[in-house]
Amino acid sequence: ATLEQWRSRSIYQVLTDRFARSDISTTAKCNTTAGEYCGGTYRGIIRKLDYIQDMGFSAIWISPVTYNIPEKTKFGYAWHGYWQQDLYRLNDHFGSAQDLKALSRALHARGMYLMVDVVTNHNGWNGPADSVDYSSYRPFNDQKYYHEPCAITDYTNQSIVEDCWLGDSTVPLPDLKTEDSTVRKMYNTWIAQLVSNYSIDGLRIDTVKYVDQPFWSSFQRAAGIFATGEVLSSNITFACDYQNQLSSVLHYPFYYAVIDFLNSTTGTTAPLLSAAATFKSSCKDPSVLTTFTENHDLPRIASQTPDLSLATNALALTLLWDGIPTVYAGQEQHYAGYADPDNREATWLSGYDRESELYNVVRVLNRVRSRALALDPRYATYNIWPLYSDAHTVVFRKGFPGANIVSVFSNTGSESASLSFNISSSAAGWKPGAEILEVLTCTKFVVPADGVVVVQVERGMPKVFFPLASAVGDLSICRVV
Ligand code: ABC
Ligand code: CA
Repeated sequence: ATLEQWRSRSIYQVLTDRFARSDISTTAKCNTTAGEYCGGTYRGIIRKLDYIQDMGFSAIWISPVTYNIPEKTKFGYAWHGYWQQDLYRLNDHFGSAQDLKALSRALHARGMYLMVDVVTNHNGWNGPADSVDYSSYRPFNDQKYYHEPCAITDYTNQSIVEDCWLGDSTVPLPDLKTEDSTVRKMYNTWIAQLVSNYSIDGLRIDTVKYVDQPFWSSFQRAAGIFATGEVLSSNITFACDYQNQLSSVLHYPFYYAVIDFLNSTTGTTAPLLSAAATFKSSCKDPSVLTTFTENHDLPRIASQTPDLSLATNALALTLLWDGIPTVYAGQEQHYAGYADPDNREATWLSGYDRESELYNVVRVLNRVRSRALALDPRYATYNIWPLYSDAHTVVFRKGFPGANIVSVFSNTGSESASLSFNISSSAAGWKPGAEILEVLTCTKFVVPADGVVVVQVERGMPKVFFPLASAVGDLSICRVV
């Protein structure tokens, strides 16, 4: 699918091994520290698509599908898929080629998209760098395709970052000569074939900043579909530079702004205000950056704070900021794993609870966003802007009247006292007399004649306002009466 088609999507990230097993067990053990395969499969995902789609997602991102280091390493098995060895063979722990095709078909039958994680920076090896058997790799079966081993000692030196190896001395990640035209051609042939074989709609690309930029232009062209690249940096200029080659990048700068806002006792609204002011002009197209507040590399929000109000703010920011929202499996269950490998819990151990508070927050927010986009596609490219802020609370608007979402975020947490302040209805895009729905509590109010709207914040919870007249066509947004 194209960038245009992805703009209005919403993505659910699963680690294939950890989301659902073929037997859809909710009790099968999965010890995250052991580094074992836990048994998740493509068939399992197919059986649990209702859980994902009912939450309002229209795409899933799955783990890399290729054949990886088969044996156990010091860091466990390659169940996450980032240690590939044979690009033309599948990791059969996740299922067969038929199963992967069936997943793609099942998604398309529901109008959903398949995004596959791909790695082009490196392969994986179990053993010291000088023991790599290059002939065992496919198609890059000769040392001539690789950079000489060296460690990344200086992250400010881009040629070291691009040409040295990731990993460590026990599991080195042999680094491909992506600047070489033969290597490029081989990758381009591979990706075109992979996309076509499995009818893939989008790519999440690993370790993008470790590869020379010119590689990405031809890779993007060969793939022919939407691709969002992982550029792990809080620097918006650096990250968005890669949007000149790829359709999109993971919105790490947004992630860091949200964490600065939520994660510390001294957090203020300043990082969000600065994000709203600068991101829109720092990127080629901010509306297709993929926003997130958790993924498999980061500490879960709940590992930093058990506060449900802060967790709700994080999800609301993820789903309502400019960009294509991405929610990592388990975030809707308030999972609390800290860093890799603890943050890679099996989703099935939650029992796929659809009554959980955050599951319903995600469901409602995905629906209101989809509704705004359906009413007015310009919602996607409308840059979010603040219409009120104090040290701990900020109100943003996104969208033209009729398809405008006005959202209130705060970092004071669920123990905090209620507070109220005024916003102007004209800034919000509301006419006096209009009925406005708050979708998280499913309550409504009428905009007063003088245009001064009193906003009440309780227990630090976010508020999400949408014109009632625009919501009524889709009662599933929330059961308003
Ligand atoms: C395994 C073990 C770990 C062990 C490690 C050595 O080996 O599990 O316990 O510590 C895969 C697996 C991992 C595995 C690794 C290495 O491979 O999933 O379990 O770890 O074998 C992607 C994927 C990730 C994947 C790989 C490798 C890359 O999402 O799952 O890992 O294919 C770096 C990379 C980034 C990578 C991430 C995990 O590490 O850039 O691609 N993710 C700085 C650096 C970043 C760096 C980050 C974290 O630290 O600049 O490049 O990310 O190490 C901001 C700055 C940033 C800064 C951050 C912290 O602060 O702007 O620059 O990031 O303000
Ligand atoms: Ca490299």
